[in-house]
Amino acid sequence: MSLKLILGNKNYSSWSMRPWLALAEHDIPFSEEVINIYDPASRAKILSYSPAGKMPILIDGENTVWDSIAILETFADKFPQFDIWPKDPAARALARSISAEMHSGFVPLRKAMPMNLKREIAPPKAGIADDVKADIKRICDIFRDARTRFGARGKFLFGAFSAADCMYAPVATRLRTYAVRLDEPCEEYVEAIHELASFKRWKEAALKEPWAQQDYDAV
Ligand SMILES: N[C@@H](CCC(=O)N[C@@H](CS)C(=O)NCC(=O)O)C(=O)O
Repeated sequence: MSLKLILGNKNYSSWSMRPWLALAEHDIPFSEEVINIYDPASRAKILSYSPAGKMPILIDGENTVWDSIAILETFADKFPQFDIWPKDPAARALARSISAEMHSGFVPLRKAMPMNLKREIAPPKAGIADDVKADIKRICDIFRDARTRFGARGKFLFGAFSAADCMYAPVATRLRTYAVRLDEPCEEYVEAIHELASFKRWKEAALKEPWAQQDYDAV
């Protein structure tokens, strides 16, 4: 059984980072192919893997799975030994809810503060609009709530690293990249993500990529 992830640029593709972290953090063997999202010639290649035309994409033997959440759910099914979702039903309910909330929401934050691991640490040039501030407040409330209720046994949202951390890791990078001032519990969580061995590997690869996306670099 071989797993292959098709990923967008590691510097910019926050959706791609999510399932990659789940495999890498648990040392699950997989291969990967990174496709430059911003090269028009990549379109046909992405579509040859998935009709949705978006990455990440998982090739799991005969099966193709696309969309970050669907891929994380596939890992949870395939690797029950790793507790991809927390085991405790209450923690699992919250982990799934906040992950879905991330997946379908926070559009103002995602637009105003794109993931960009190469960017210098500084506030967005245009400042932080009220709708983005509201997203940040909600995200910090999520971090505090999960950490307070379920995080006592580790540094992550539910103690041990889980799919919820995969979903929020790119947000943690944005909070740091755009120099958002955080209270102590939230800063500690952002730091825990930056200290993850798998995240460091992802970032190292991102920094070596030759591609630049001027719209994102100008933020
Ligand atoms: N909801 C999708 C979003 C995937 C997505 O938007 N991927 C972007 C890269 S971050 C992409 O593949 N864009 C390529 C394109 O639109 O041509 C998920 O969770 O996986």
